[in-house]
Amino acid sequence: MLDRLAELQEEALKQIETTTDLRALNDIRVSYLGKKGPITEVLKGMGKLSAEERPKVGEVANKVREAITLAIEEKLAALEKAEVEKRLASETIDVTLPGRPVRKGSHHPLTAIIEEIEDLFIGMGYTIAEGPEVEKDYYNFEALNLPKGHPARDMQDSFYITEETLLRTQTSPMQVRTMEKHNGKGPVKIICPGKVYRRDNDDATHSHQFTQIEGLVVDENIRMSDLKGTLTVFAQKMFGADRKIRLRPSFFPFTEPSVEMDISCKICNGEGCNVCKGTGWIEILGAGMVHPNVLEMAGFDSKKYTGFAFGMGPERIAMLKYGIEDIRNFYINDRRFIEQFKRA
Ligand code: 2U9
Repeated sequence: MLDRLAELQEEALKQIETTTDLRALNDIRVSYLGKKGPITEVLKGMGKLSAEERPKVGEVANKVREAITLAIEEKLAALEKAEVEKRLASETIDVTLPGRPVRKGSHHPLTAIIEEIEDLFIGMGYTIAEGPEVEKDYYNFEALNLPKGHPARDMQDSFYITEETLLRTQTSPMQVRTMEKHNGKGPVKIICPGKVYRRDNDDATHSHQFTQIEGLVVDENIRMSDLKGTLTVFAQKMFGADRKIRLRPSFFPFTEPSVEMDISCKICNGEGCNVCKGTGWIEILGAGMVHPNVLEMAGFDSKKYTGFAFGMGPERIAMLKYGIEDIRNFYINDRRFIEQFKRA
């Protein structure tokens, strides 16, 4: 029986030694140490032994069991360690590989133009006033000398939300709101940039949503010459120091007199080309002296105070400045377009 036990130990240890995977090791454990295994069989047969032999065989059987258990545990630890090392080796990160480039975003050309115009007017002492895109009919039309039924309301077919609220068709309502806050006291010197909405069919030069920047100055003794000087500085800073401006008479319900401003064409220097359609001039913006009705409705005494206002479309400014032919380029988010305007 002792020989049989020694034989079993040797056989088991040999098998454990040569095993290379965890499942086979478990099979060995079950086959040698399990309830139906050979060691259990030996122990079961101990009843047939003499009283002297029994403790001796019992002791050896226990030692054999311990030796096999220990060998299995050691092998198990070794196999698990090998497994971890294999995984570590296969999952190593090569820190010397070049990183994936992080794509940097860029300013949208429209944002860039708006900020450029803002900076220019901030430099002349203006502050920026921003406000709601969903506006009261009163601020969008009524307070700007466009009462209900005024024919000029048709010029700006609008997106109404209720009878009294709409998507603003211009940023002027924000100027009215600012004037109201001044409680009839000047000076007011603001520009209002922002999105505006008009019911239009989109094409190369029209969009149902676009941006505007409007300016307003209200104080004592504000004159047309102040407007002209301001717009000249703007045009020359924006389009080049050698630009000339010209004012043509126009009409807006909220300004009187009203003008449209042209700058001399940069392409042909006023000679006439296809960009300026042979005129030598390019229309840039509208402006005028604030209508006394508008001043009064916003709480200013029109005998004491006068003001000038102007309005421009940053899309148009950017299109002229960069030679962009289709306004829809600003809204379709094609990176090939947008990325051309990355700042240095
Ligand atoms: C107040 C009083 C007067 C703002 C003005 C214009 C002339 C003008 C257009 C330019 C291109 C709109 O985006 S556009 O189509 N705007 O021509 N805007 S005067 O006049 C104001 C504003 C606020 C209280």
